[in-house]
Formats: sequence, structure tokens, C-alpha cells
Amino acid sequence: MNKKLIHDHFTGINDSTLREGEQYNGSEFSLQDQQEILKLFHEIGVDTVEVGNPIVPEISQDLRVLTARADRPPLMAHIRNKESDLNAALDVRVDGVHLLCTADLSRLQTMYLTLEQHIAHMTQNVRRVQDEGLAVRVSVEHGLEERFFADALKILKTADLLGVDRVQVADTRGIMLPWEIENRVQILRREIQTQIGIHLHNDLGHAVSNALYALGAGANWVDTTLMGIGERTGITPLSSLLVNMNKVDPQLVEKYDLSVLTSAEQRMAEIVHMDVPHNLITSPTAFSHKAGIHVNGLKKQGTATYEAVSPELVGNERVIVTDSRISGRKQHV
Ligand code: HCA
Ligand code: CU
Repeated sequence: MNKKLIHDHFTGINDSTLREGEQYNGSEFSLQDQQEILKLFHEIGVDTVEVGNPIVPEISQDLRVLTARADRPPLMAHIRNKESDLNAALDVRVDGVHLLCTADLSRLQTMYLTLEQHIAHMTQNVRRVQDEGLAVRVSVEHGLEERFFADALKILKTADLLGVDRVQVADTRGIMLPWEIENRVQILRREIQTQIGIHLHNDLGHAVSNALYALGAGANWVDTTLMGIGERTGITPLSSLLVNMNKVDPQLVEKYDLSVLTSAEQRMAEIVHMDVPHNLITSPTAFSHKAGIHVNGLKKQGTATYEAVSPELVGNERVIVTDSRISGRKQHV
């Protein structure tokens, strides 16, 4: 994996704060919250924004207002592979549809479906979205796991032949390691012509590294959320991914305004009643310098001595802590 490969593949970011993010056990977005978040995404310049399933009446109602806004990224409704969900999505006139499939045969059995029937429904649903002239992505939950990979490929290869705009695989349980992701995405890249998206949960803490490995191996799109919020430990945080891509090569992220990231994630934290986690680059303590040695280093050798990136890059601020017992003599920078 190298910088050139990421350059060759990277196409865009699909932010799923309004969908996956609402699955965080603390989120419930008002219409005003959603409008505010959408404006922030417009400012950052994320490529698409994924929204919830319009089969839910409240979501459908809110989407009628959100879709009417001019200053927003394209809105993609995340729906199940079901005609009723698709009807609801087409009804609110979103810009595209993200169809979620499963390759878990025992799960399909609980819905009295075979894999072949599930694929036939997907085919019908994709054709309808295409007839409406909207973008369509087909994804498979758990699609990267060994036990589901072969059937996930069956679904995605059919979608590819139908000419979908993108296929996607999810690490739904967040259990994949970077080299496993690299290996699976390389296989997928060989089998699939269209663009590939990736959705990575963070249960083992690899959601950012896995995204970089996936991009190197051939993925074109990454799902993110503000602060990484989502089910359980959430998914790849938008700020972490952009800062990492900036480290790989600033050109990769020049279409985004990274300086909005801190205000966006801090606003999101308020909305879901939490603090931005300390280990995100947008947290209030991400640029706090406390130890005497560090504060001295900054003063004498410059801020890069103890900073990965400058706080200005992400719109954050440096804080020098001078009044602690470990600061040594009072420091002034
Ligand atoms: C979920 C579904 C999903 C879907 C991701 C995708 C996942 O479990 O809520 O559409 O690619 O993680 O599998 O978020
Ligand atoms: Cu998910």
C-alpha cells in the first residue's frame, strides 16, 4: 500500500452522521439539528450525506424539508432491500438510494427468503431507482467477514452488472484487522468494475487505519460520521480520516475545508450531550500541552515538536497548561 494507490482510488466521503450517527445511544436529532449539521457538511464539502430510512414517518417528514434546501450535498436514503422502503425514498425525492442487503443466509431465512430471492428483489429495486434517474449504491452488511464473503460477492457482482453507481461492504461488527481489510478489498477490486465503498465499525479501534488500507487496496469511498458516532463504538470519525489523508498527501483532501471540523464535531457533541472524546483531533484537549518538557520544547523549538498537525488545520486551538504540579516552573509560550 502506498500514497499513489490511495490517490488512484479515493473518490469521496459519504458522511452517515444523520443515519449511522442517529444509531448512537444518545442521539435523537431535531429537524433544526439536522439542518445545522447539513450546513456544516456543505461547508466542509463532504461528497454525499446519508440519511435515515424514509419509511419512518418522522424521517420522511424531515427529509421533505432537508431536500428542499439548496446549499447541501446530495442526500442518499439508507433503506432495506424492500419495495416499501424504496417507495418511501422515491416519494421524498432524495438524490440517491443506498440499498442494504445481507449475505447472512440464516437471517434471510427469518424473513422467509433465499439468497436468490433477495438478489431478485435487489435487481428489481436497483432497476426502479435507475429508471427514476437517481444514484444507487448496494451494500452488504457483514460483507467483509470470511463466512459471508462469497455470498456478499454474489450480491455485489450482480449489482455491478446492473450498472449501480457503487457497491459497498461493511465491517458491521468492527472485527477486521488492517491486513484482512486490505486482502478482501483487493479481491473485491479484481471482481468489481464499479466504485467500491467501505463502512467500518470501530469496536477494535481500527476504523481509521482500516479505511486507509481499504483505500490503498481499491476502495473509492469511505463512510464516516462526526466524532465517529454510531452503533456501539461507532465508525470511522470524519475528522480522523481527513487528518490522516492530509498526512498521506494534502492534495487528497484539498477539496474539503478541514478548518470547519472542530466546530462541526464540537457542535455535534453538544447535540448528543457529550464531550468530544479526548482522542479526537477536534477535542478541546487535543492541543493541550502540560508537561514541563513539552511546554519548553514548544517554546524553544517550535510547536511541531509536540504536535502531529497544527491546530489551525482543523480549526482547533492550542492550550498551554501552566498551573499543574507537573508543569515545573511557570511556563509562558
Ligand atoms: C447496521 C447497518 C450498517 C450498514 C452499512 C452499509 C452496518 O448494522 O446498522 O450500508 O454499508 O454497519 O452494517 O450500518
Ligand atoms: Cu454501521
